[in-house]
Amino acid sequence: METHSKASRLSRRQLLLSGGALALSTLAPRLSYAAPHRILRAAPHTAQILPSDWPATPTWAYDGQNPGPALRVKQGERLRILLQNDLDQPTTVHWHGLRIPHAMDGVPDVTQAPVQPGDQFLYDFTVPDAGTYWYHPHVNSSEQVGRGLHGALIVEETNPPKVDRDLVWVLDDWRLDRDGSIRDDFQRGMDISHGGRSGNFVTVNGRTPEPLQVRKNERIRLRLINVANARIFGLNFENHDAHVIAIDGQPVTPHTPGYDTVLLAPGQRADVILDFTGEAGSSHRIIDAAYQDEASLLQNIVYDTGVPVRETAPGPVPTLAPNPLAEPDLDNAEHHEIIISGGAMGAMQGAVYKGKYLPIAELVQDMRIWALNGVAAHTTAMAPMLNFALGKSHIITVKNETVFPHPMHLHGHTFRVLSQDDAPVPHTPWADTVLLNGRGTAKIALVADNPGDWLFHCHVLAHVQGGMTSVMRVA
Ligand SMILES: [Cu+2]
Repeated sequence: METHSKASRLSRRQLLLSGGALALSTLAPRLSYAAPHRILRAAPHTAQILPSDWPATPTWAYDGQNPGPALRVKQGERLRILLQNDLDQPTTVHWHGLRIPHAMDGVPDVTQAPVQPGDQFLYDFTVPDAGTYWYHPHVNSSEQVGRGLHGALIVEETNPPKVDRDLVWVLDDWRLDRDGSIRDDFQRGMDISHGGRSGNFVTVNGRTPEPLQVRKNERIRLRLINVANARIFGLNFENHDAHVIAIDGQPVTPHTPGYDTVLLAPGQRADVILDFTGEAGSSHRIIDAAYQDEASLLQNIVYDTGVPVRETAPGPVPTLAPNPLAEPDLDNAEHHEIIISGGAMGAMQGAVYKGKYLPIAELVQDMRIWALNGVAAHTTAMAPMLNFALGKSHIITVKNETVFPHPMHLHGHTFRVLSQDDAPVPHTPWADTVLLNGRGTAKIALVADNPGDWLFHCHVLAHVQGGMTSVMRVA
C-alpha cells in the first residue's frame, strides 16, 4: 500500500511522462505502467441551476458539469481516475459506499495527503460491489459539496435486470441569491448547531426538475442519490408503486417503502423500479414529502398519448443478485456503543476537544458543538473511537441524544441495519448510511473485513464542521 500511494502522487511532470508512456505502450504492451485512466478535473464553473430566465450560477464542478460526470464501470472492473485539482484550495475524492482499499478512500490526513491546488492524485481500485454510489470531496466538504462537487458512480451488474430505461437522479438543493450566486455562508453557526445547511432551490441532476415523460407500460429503474448538504428527500410517486430493489447500492428484497415514500437522507441512495401502468395522456405528481408540514411538488409524471411500450404491464419486479458481503455472525459478535450528543437544545455539558475536556460555552466559541462518545472532532486525523478486530463480527448501537436527525455514514464497510428505535427493520437492509431520528437509536452489524482507520461521521456536512466525525480502527 505504501508503494501504491507513492506511485499515486504524480506531479504534473510525471503526468506528462505517463501520457508519453501511454502512447508508447500501444507499441510496446509490456509497459503496463500507464494503463488507461480517466482525468477528473475539479475546477470553478458556471452552470444554469435556476430556470433559464434567471442568472447563471458560479459553481465548482468536476469536468465542467454539475453534477459531475456519471461514472459507469462494471462490477469487478478496475477504475483509474486521475484527480486534477484546479480549485484554489486542497481537495480529495471520496468514493461513497465503495468497499475499497484504505489508501483510495480520499480522507485527508488519514488515507492520503490533501491534493494541493495544481496537483494530481491517481485513484486506482477495483469495485467489488454492483450498485448506485457517488463521489465527492472529503476536504472542507460543506463548501466543496455545497458548491457542486459531486457525481454518480454506477457499478453495473454482470446481468442487470431488464428495464426500458435506467435513469440516475442526483437530488440536491442549493442556497442561492437572486443573482444566482451561491450564498457564501458555509460557516453559519445556526446551520452548524441546528439541522445543517439547507438550500432554497431543489434540483434534479443540477437543474430545475422537469416532468418525467413516460410511455404506458414502460419500466424504469430510477437510481436516486441524495447529495444535498442537509436536506432529507422523501419521494412519493402518486398512483404508482415505487419498488425499492436496492438501498445504498446493495440489493434488498423488493418492497414498497412505508408511507409509499422513498426516504433518502444526505448520502443515501435507493434504486427503485417504477412500472408506468397509468392511462396514456394522464399525469401524476411526484411529491417530496420528507418534511411533514412542507410537502411540495418535485415534478410531474406525464404519460405520452401514443402507443404503449408493450401491450401488458411489465412482469414481476426483479430481485438483484447479492454482492459478495460477509454476513455478520450476530450470536458471536462484539458489542459497541456510540452516543451522539450536542447541538442546539441539547443537554451536552462539554466534550473533549483537541485532547482536553472543554465546557460547552468554550466549545461554542470554536463552533464545535457535536460530539461522538464525548469527543468533538477538530480533524479527521484522530485517535480511534472504537477498535474493531479484523475479520470479526461487530454490533454497534448508535444512540442519538440530540433532537436532530443524523445520517451516520461509515467508510470502507457496508453494514446491516438490524433495528431502529428498538423495532426490527424489515429486510435488515445493507447500508453505508443510517438515518438516526431525533432521540432515536439504531443497531447495525458488520464484519470488519477491511483494515484501516475508517471514518464514521454524520453526512449533514455542517455537523461535520461542528465536530461530528470519528474514526473506527479495523486491525
Ligand atoms: Cu448530523
